[in-house]
Amino acid sequence: MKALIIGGSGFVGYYLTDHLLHDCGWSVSITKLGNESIEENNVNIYNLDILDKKSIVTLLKEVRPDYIFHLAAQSSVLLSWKNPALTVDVNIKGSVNVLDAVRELDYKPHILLIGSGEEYGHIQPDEIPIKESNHIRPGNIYAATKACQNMIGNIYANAYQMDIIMVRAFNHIGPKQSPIFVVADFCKQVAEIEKGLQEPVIRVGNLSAKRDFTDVRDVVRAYSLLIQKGKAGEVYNVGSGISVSINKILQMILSYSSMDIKILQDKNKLRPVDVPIIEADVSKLLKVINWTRKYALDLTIQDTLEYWRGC
Ligand code: A2R
Repeated sequence: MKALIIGGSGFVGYYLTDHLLHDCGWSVSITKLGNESIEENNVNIYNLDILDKKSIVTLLKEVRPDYIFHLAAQSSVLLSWKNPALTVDVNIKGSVNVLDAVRELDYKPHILLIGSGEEYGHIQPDEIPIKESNHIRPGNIYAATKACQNMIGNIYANAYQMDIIMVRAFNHIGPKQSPIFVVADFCKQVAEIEKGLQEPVIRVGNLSAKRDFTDVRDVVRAYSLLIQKGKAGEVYNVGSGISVSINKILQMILSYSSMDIKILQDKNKLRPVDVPIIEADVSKLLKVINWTRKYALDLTIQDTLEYWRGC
Protein backbone atom coordinates (compact mmCIF):
# COMPACT_ATOMS: atom_id res chain seq x y z
CA MET A 1 0.00 0.00 0.00
CA LYS A 2 1.17 3.53 -0.79
CA ALA A 3 0.53 6.24 1.79
CA LEU A 4 1.05 9.96 1.44
CA ILE A 5 1.28 12.04 4.60
CA ILE A 6 0.66 15.71 3.86
CA GLY A 7 2.29 17.75 6.62
CA GLY A 8 4.37 14.76 7.67
CA SER A 9 7.23 16.58 9.36
CA GLY A 10 5.18 17.61 12.39
CA PHE A 11 4.54 15.88 15.68
CA VAL A 12 1.91 13.37 14.53
CA GLY A 13 3.64 12.86 11.17
CA TYR A 14 6.75 11.54 12.89
CA TYR A 15 4.81 8.79 14.71
CA LEU A 16 2.45 8.06 11.81
CA THR A 17 5.42 7.58 9.46
CA ASP A 18 7.08 5.21 11.90
CA HIS A 19 3.84 3.23 12.38
CA LEU A 20 2.99 2.94 8.66
CA LEU A 21 6.54 1.92 7.75
CA HIS A 22 7.35 -0.47 10.55
CA ASP A 23 4.00 -1.83 11.81
CA CYS A 24 1.94 -1.73 8.59
CA GLY A 25 4.79 -2.32 6.11
CA TRP A 26 3.45 0.35 3.72
CA SER A 27 5.44 2.51 1.34
CA VAL A 28 5.37 6.08 2.66
CA SER A 29 5.75 9.48 1.01
CA ILE A 30 5.79 12.62 3.10
CA THR A 31 5.36 16.28 2.35
CA LYS A 32 6.99 19.02 4.37
CA LEU A 33 7.41 22.76 4.12
CA GLY A 34 10.73 23.78 2.54
CA ASN A 35 12.37 24.84 5.80
CA GLU A 36 11.63 21.63 7.79
CA SER A 37 13.74 18.49 8.22
CA ILE A 38 12.77 14.80 8.51
CA GLU A 39 14.92 12.17 10.28
CA GLU A 40 13.45 9.04 8.63
CA ASN A 41 15.47 7.57 5.70
CA ASN A 42 13.05 5.03 4.22
CA VAL A 43 10.53 7.53 2.90
CA ASN A 44 10.11 9.71 -0.19
CA ILE A 45 10.17 13.34 0.87
CA TYR A 46 8.59 16.21 -1.07
CA ASN A 47 8.40 19.94 -0.37
CA LEU A 48 4.81 21.13 -0.53
CA ASP A 49 2.90 24.20 0.55
CA ILE A 50 -0.82 23.33 0.55
CA LEU A 51 -1.67 26.92 -0.31
CA ASP A 52 -0.36 26.09 -3.82
CA LYS A 53 -2.99 23.81 -5.36
CA LYS A 54 -1.09 23.20 -8.63
CA SER A 55 1.82 21.65 -6.72
CA ILE A 56 -0.58 19.31 -4.90
CA VAL A 57 -2.02 18.12 -8.24
CA THR A 58 1.48 17.53 -9.64
CA LEU A 59 2.55 15.63 -6.54
CA LEU A 60 -0.55 13.43 -6.44
CA LYS A 61 -0.13 12.51 -10.10
CA GLU A 62 3.47 11.48 -9.41
CA VAL A 63 2.91 9.56 -6.15
CA ARG A 64 -0.58 8.11 -6.82
CA PRO A 65 -1.14 7.18 -3.16
CA ASP A 66 -3.79 4.69 -2.03
CA TYR A 67 -4.10 6.52 1.29
CA ILE A 68 -3.74 10.25 1.99
CA PHE A 69 -3.37 11.43 5.57
CA HIS A 70 -3.92 15.20 5.60
CA LEU A 71 -2.08 16.42 8.70
CA ALA A 72 -0.84 19.80 7.43
CA ALA A 73 -2.26 22.57 9.56
CA GLN A 74 -1.68 25.58 11.70
CA SER A 75 -2.27 23.40 14.73
CA SER A 76 -1.96 25.73 17.71
CA VAL A 77 -5.02 27.27 19.40
CA LEU A 78 -2.83 29.95 20.97
CA LEU A 79 -1.30 30.90 17.61
CA SER A 80 -4.76 30.92 16.04
CA TRP A 81 -5.65 33.88 18.29
CA LYS A 82 -2.43 35.65 17.37
CA ASN A 83 -2.60 34.88 13.64
CA PRO A 84 -6.21 34.10 12.68
CA ALA A 85 -5.74 34.85 8.96
CA LEU A 86 -2.87 32.35 8.62
CA THR A 87 -4.91 29.74 10.51
CA VAL A 88 -7.90 30.27 8.21
CA ASP A 89 -5.69 30.15 5.11
CA VAL A 90 -3.83 26.95 5.96
CA ASN A 91 -6.64 25.02 7.67
CA ILE A 92 -9.51 25.93 5.34
CA LYS A 93 -8.08 27.09 2.02
CA GLY A 94 -5.21 24.59 2.22
CA SER A 95 -7.59 21.72 2.97
CA VAL A 96 -9.90 22.72 0.11
CA ASN A 97 -6.84 22.73 -2.16
CA VAL A 98 -6.00 19.18 -1.08
CA LEU A 99 -9.58 17.93 -1.59
CA ASP A 100 -9.97 19.68 -4.91
CA ALA A 101 -6.63 18.32 -6.15
CA VAL A 102 -7.79 14.79 -5.26
CA ARG A 103 -11.10 15.42 -7.07
CA GLU A 104 -9.13 16.00 -10.28
CA LEU A 105 -7.51 12.55 -10.14
CA ASP A 106 -8.68 9.65 -12.32
CA TYR A 107 -9.02 7.38 -9.27
CA LYS A 108 -10.31 7.69 -5.70
CA PRO A 109 -7.74 7.37 -2.92
CA HIS A 110 -8.86 7.10 0.70
CA ILE A 111 -8.39 10.41 2.56
CA LEU A 112 -8.25 11.06 6.28
CA LEU A 113 -8.96 14.65 7.35
CA ILE A 114 -7.87 15.54 10.87
CA GLY A 115 -10.29 17.76 12.75
CA SER A 116 -10.34 18.44 16.47
CA GLY A 117 -12.28 17.82 19.65
CA GLU A 118 -12.04 21.60 20.04
CA GLU A 119 -14.73 21.85 17.34
CA TYR A 120 -17.38 20.98 19.95
CA GLY A 121 -16.49 24.13 21.86
CA HIS A 122 -18.64 25.05 24.83
CA ILE A 123 -19.86 21.61 25.81
CA GLN A 124 -22.78 21.48 28.30
CA PRO A 125 -22.41 19.14 31.32
CA ASP A 126 -25.21 16.87 30.02
CA GLU A 127 -23.40 16.49 26.66
CA ILE A 128 -20.40 14.71 28.23
CA PRO A 129 -19.03 12.40 26.89
CA ILE A 130 -19.55 14.18 23.59
CA LYS A 131 -20.88 12.32 20.56
CA GLU A 132 -20.16 13.15 16.92
CA SER A 133 -23.86 14.02 16.46
CA ASN A 134 -23.67 16.83 19.08
CA HIS A 135 -23.90 20.50 18.12
CA ILE A 136 -20.54 22.05 17.38
CA ARG A 137 -19.96 25.49 18.91
CA PRO A 138 -16.29 26.26 18.24
CA GLY A 139 -14.84 28.51 20.95
CA ASN A 140 -11.65 29.60 19.20
CA ILE A 141 -10.33 30.35 15.72
CA TYR A 142 -8.47 27.04 15.35
CA ALA A 143 -11.61 25.08 16.24
CA ALA A 144 -13.72 27.08 13.78
CA THR A 145 -11.28 26.33 10.95
CA LYS A 146 -11.28 22.61 11.74
CA ALA A 147 -15.09 22.55 11.89
CA CYS A 148 -15.16 24.23 8.49
CA GLN A 149 -12.59 21.79 7.09
CA ASN A 150 -14.72 18.83 8.18
CA MET A 151 -17.92 20.36 6.79
CA ILE A 152 -16.23 20.85 3.44
CA GLY A 153 -14.86 17.29 3.65
CA ASN A 154 -18.40 16.02 4.10
CA ILE A 155 -19.60 18.07 1.12
CA TYR A 156 -16.81 16.73 -1.12
CA ALA A 157 -17.47 13.14 0.01
CA ASN A 158 -21.16 13.41 -0.89
CA ALA A 159 -20.98 15.62 -3.98
CA TYR A 160 -18.12 13.76 -5.68
CA GLN A 161 -18.40 10.29 -4.05
CA MET A 162 -14.91 10.73 -2.64
CA ASP A 163 -13.63 8.37 0.04
CA ILE A 164 -13.10 11.03 2.71
CA ILE A 165 -13.14 10.04 6.37
CA MET A 166 -12.96 12.71 9.04
CA VAL A 167 -11.74 12.57 12.60
CA ARG A 168 -12.17 14.87 15.55
CA ALA A 169 -8.94 14.23 17.37
CA PHE A 170 -8.86 15.04 21.06
CA ASN A 171 -5.61 16.14 22.77
CA HIS A 172 -2.72 13.91 21.80
CA ILE A 173 0.53 14.03 23.68
CA GLY A 174 3.95 12.41 23.80
CA PRO A 175 7.70 12.87 23.37
CA LYS A 176 8.77 15.39 20.68
CA GLN A 177 5.60 17.50 20.92
CA SER A 178 6.15 21.25 20.64
CA PRO A 179 6.22 23.02 24.03
CA ILE A 180 3.48 25.35 22.80
CA PHE A 181 1.21 22.48 23.97
CA VAL A 182 0.54 22.15 27.67
CA VAL A 183 1.99 18.73 28.61
CA ALA A 184 5.19 19.27 26.62
CA ASP A 185 5.45 22.78 28.07
CA PHE A 186 5.19 21.54 31.68
CA CYS A 187 7.63 18.63 31.09
CA LYS A 188 10.15 20.96 29.41
CA GLN A 189 9.94 23.44 32.27
CA VAL A 190 10.46 20.70 34.90
CA ALA A 191 13.43 19.26 32.96
CA GLU A 192 14.96 22.75 32.72
CA ILE A 193 14.41 23.37 36.43
CA GLU A 194 16.15 20.03 37.16
CA LYS A 195 19.10 21.09 34.97
CA GLY A 196 19.32 24.45 36.79
CA LEU A 197 18.35 26.34 33.61
CA GLN A 198 15.15 27.78 35.15
CA GLU A 199 14.36 28.93 38.71
CA PRO A 200 12.23 26.32 40.57
CA VAL A 201 8.96 27.98 39.52
CA ILE A 202 6.66 26.44 36.88
CA ARG A 203 4.57 28.92 34.91
CA VAL A 204 1.07 27.71 34.09
CA GLY A 205 -2.14 28.89 32.41
CA ASN A 206 -5.68 27.73 33.20
CA LEU A 207 -5.35 24.62 35.40
CA SER A 208 -9.06 23.88 35.80
CA ALA A 209 -9.74 23.03 32.12
CA LYS A 210 -10.38 19.31 31.61
CA ARG A 211 -9.19 17.58 28.46
CA ASP A 212 -9.21 14.09 26.95
CA PHE A 213 -5.53 13.10 26.50
CA THR A 214 -4.30 10.18 24.38
CA ASP A 215 -0.75 9.11 23.58
CA VAL A 216 0.16 10.08 20.01
CA ARG A 217 1.40 6.51 19.40
CA ASP A 218 -2.12 5.24 20.07
CA VAL A 219 -3.67 8.03 17.99
CA VAL A 220 -1.71 7.13 14.84
CA ARG A 221 -2.75 3.46 15.18
CA ALA A 222 -6.36 4.65 15.21
CA TYR A 223 -5.73 6.79 12.11
CA SER A 224 -4.25 3.93 10.08
CA LEU A 225 -7.20 1.66 10.97
CA LEU A 226 -9.81 4.33 10.39
CA ILE A 227 -8.57 5.27 6.91
CA GLN A 228 -9.08 1.61 5.95
CA LYS A 229 -12.31 0.86 7.82
CA GLY A 230 -14.10 4.23 8.24
CA LYS A 231 -17.18 5.14 6.19
CA ALA A 232 -16.86 7.93 3.60
CA GLY A 233 -18.40 11.23 4.71
CA GLU A 234 -18.49 10.19 8.38
CA VAL A 235 -16.70 11.85 11.29
CA TYR A 236 -15.22 9.87 14.18
CA ASN A 237 -14.02 11.03 17.59
CA VAL A 238 -10.49 9.81 18.37
CA GLY A 239 -9.70 10.07 22.07
CA SER A 240 -9.47 8.15 25.30
CA GLY A 241 -13.02 8.82 26.52
CA ILE A 242 -11.67 10.13 29.84
CA SER A 243 -11.13 13.80 30.72
CA VAL A 244 -8.42 14.88 33.14
CA SER A 245 -7.82 18.38 34.52
CA ILE A 246 -4.65 20.22 33.55
CA ASN A 247 -4.02 20.52 37.29
CA LYS A 248 -3.99 16.72 37.63
CA ILE A 249 -1.55 16.47 34.72
CA LEU A 250 0.65 19.09 36.40
CA GLN A 251 0.58 17.20 39.71
CA MET A 252 1.52 13.94 37.90
CA ILE A 253 4.48 15.63 36.21
CA LEU A 254 5.63 17.22 39.47
CA SER A 255 5.35 13.83 41.25
CA TYR A 256 8.01 12.43 38.88
CA SER A 257 10.51 15.11 39.96
CA SER A 258 12.40 15.29 43.24
CA MET A 259 12.66 19.09 42.97
CA ASP A 260 10.58 21.43 45.15
CA ILE A 261 8.78 23.41 42.43
CA LYS A 262 6.43 26.37 43.01
CA ILE A 263 3.45 26.97 40.70
CA LEU A 264 2.89 30.46 39.26
CA GLN A 265 -0.03 31.50 37.04
CA ASP A 266 1.26 33.36 33.98
CA LYS A 267 -1.33 35.52 32.20
CA ASN A 268 0.52 35.05 28.88
CA LYS A 269 -0.46 31.38 29.02
CA LEU A 270 -4.18 32.09 29.54
CA ARG A 271 -6.30 31.90 26.39
CA PRO A 272 -8.89 34.63 25.61
CA VAL A 273 -11.73 32.09 25.70
CA ASP A 274 -11.22 28.65 27.19
CA VAL A 275 -13.46 25.62 26.88
CA PRO A 276 -13.92 24.17 30.40
CA ILE A 277 -14.34 20.48 29.57
CA ILE A 278 -13.80 18.26 26.55
CA GLU A 279 -14.29 14.48 26.70
CA ALA A 280 -14.91 12.13 23.79
CA ASP A 281 -17.54 9.46 23.33
CA VAL A 282 -15.55 6.95 21.29
CA SER A 283 -18.26 4.33 20.81
CA LYS A 284 -18.69 5.17 17.10
CA LEU A 285 -14.95 4.75 16.56
CA LEU A 286 -14.83 1.45 18.41
CA LYS A 287 -17.67 0.05 16.28
CA VAL A 288 -15.49 0.34 13.16
CA ILE A 289 -11.98 -0.35 14.45
CA ASN A 290 -10.54 -2.83 16.90
CA TRP A 291 -8.50 -0.38 18.99
CA THR A 292 -7.55 0.11 22.62
CA ARG A 293 -4.97 2.37 24.19
CA LYS A 294 -1.55 0.80 24.72
CA TYR A 295 -0.12 3.79 26.60
CA ALA A 296 -1.65 4.78 29.94
CA LEU A 297 -1.49 8.50 30.81
CA ASP A 298 1.24 8.14 33.45
CA LEU A 299 3.45 6.23 31.01
CA THR A 300 3.05 8.93 28.34
CA ILE A 301 3.88 11.61 30.90
CA GLN A 302 6.99 9.76 32.10
CA ASP A 303 8.15 9.24 28.48
CA THR A 304 7.56 12.92 27.69
CA LEU A 305 9.46 14.05 30.79
CA GLU A 306 12.34 11.69 29.95
CA TYR A 307 12.42 13.11 26.42
CA TRP A 308 12.82 16.68 27.73
CA ARG A 309 15.43 15.56 30.28
CA GLY A 310 17.44 14.23 27.30
CA CYS A 311 17.18 17.43 25.23
O1 A2R B 1 3.82 25.21 10.87
P1 A2R B 1 5.01 24.31 10.64
O2 A2R B 1 6.16 25.01 9.97
O3 A2R B 1 5.38 23.50 11.86
O4 A2R B 1 4.54 23.23 9.53
C1 A2R B 1 3.39 22.44 9.78
C2 A2R B 1 2.77 21.99 8.48
N1 A2R B 1 2.18 23.11 7.75
C3 A2R B 1 2.04 23.10 6.41
N2 A2R B 1 2.31 22.14 5.48
C4 A2R B 1 2.07 22.45 4.20
N3 A2R B 1 1.59 23.64 3.79
C5 A2R B 1 1.31 24.62 4.68
N4 A2R B 1 0.84 25.80 4.25
C6 A2R B 1 1.53 24.37 6.06
N5 A2R B 1 1.39 25.10 7.20
C7 A2R B 1 1.78 24.31 8.21
O5 A2R B 1 1.83 21.00 8.90
C8 A2R B 1 3.67 21.10 10.41
O6 A2R B 1 4.86 20.52 9.95
C9 A2R B 1 2.46 20.26 9.94
C10 A2R B 1 1.46 20.03 11.04
O7 A2R B 1 2.16 19.45 12.09
P2 A2R B 1 2.03 19.94 13.60
O8 A2R B 1 1.84 21.42 13.65
O9 A2R B 1 3.18 19.36 14.37
O10 A2R B 1 0.67 19.29 14.03
P3 A2R B 1 0.44 17.83 14.64
O11 A2R B 1 0.45 17.94 16.11
O12 A2R B 1 1.35 16.89 13.96
O13 A2R B 1 -1.05 17.59 14.22
C11 A2R B 1 -1.40 16.95 12.99
C12 A2R B 1 -2.86 17.25 12.70
C13 A2R B 1 -3.12 18.73 12.48
O14 A2R B 1 -4.08 18.84 11.46
C14 A2R B 1 -3.67 19.20 13.78
O15 A2R B 1 -4.48 20.34 13.65
C15 A2R B 1 -4.46 17.98 14.23
O16 A2R B 1 -3.68 16.87 13.80
O17 A2R B 1 -4.61 17.92 15.60
